[in-house]
Amino acid sequence: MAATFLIVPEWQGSGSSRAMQLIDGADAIAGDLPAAVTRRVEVPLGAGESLGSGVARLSALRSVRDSVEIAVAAMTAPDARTDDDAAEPAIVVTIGGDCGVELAPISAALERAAQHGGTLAVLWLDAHADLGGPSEGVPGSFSGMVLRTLLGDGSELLVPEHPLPASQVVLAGVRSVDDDEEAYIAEAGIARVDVDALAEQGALVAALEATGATEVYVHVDLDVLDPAEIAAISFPEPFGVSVGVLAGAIQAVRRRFPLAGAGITQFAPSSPDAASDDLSAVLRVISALTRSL
Ligand SMILES: [Mn+2]
Repeated sequence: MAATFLIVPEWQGSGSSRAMQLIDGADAIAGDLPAAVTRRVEVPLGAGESLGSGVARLSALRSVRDSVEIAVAAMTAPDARTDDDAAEPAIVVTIGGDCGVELAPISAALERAAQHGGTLAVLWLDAHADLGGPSEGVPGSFSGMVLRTLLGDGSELLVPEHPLPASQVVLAGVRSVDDDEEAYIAEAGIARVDVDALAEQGALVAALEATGATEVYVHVDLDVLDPAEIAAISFPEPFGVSVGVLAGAIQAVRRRFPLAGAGITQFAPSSPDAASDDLSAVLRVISALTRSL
């Protein structure tokens, strides 16, 4: 499998007061990727406006979504491949930035699967379900709404033309879910694999098989990891997975399903030293996604 990388240093979806550390995080990861297969999307310098939507900085998020859509289309076009990897599918690994960078890549993967008669499942590896809705008062941060928006429920400027069916989503490692999200998960019947079950890869693969998937998009918010494994995240939640368990789970999924694409989000180091402390964990996850099986 030939992997290409798309760097998207979007911070406008984060609710952290230190959201701009996501730019440093994206740059730190990019510095360790092969330049020849790495592209970068420019993100607006400004915060953007909510435009009365209940989504903070909506205008900037929409602009980045559109730029990422164009980049992913170029990177997955048949003529984007060189002769020597023509036999292998090229996948795009999108590197955030906040979780909002996943909007266009997941929609594109859904469309590509539909075009060849396949069924995409999205594996959402995250401490949070990201199933919140737009706020009625002060606009909320989009990173908590990304998955619900992909399912077709959110700001009309961000919901995809073809929403992802809830039956094609598996939440994994999620452990910080509010009451509204719990109700949404129950109502939509979204599958869920908890932290302990991730260590037994069979449960995860079975949950993905139950969606009818023929291929899988893997979303990794780095906060799925235990805070003892990685410090450079904005909203740490205790009792997460180890890097070894996460890498093993990703590889088990790849042994069973073709990978349709992947995203790695929310790397937010506070300094260059903090970035280098945690980069080996990030690179192990990238390696689990991309190295030959
Ligand atoms: Mn998260």
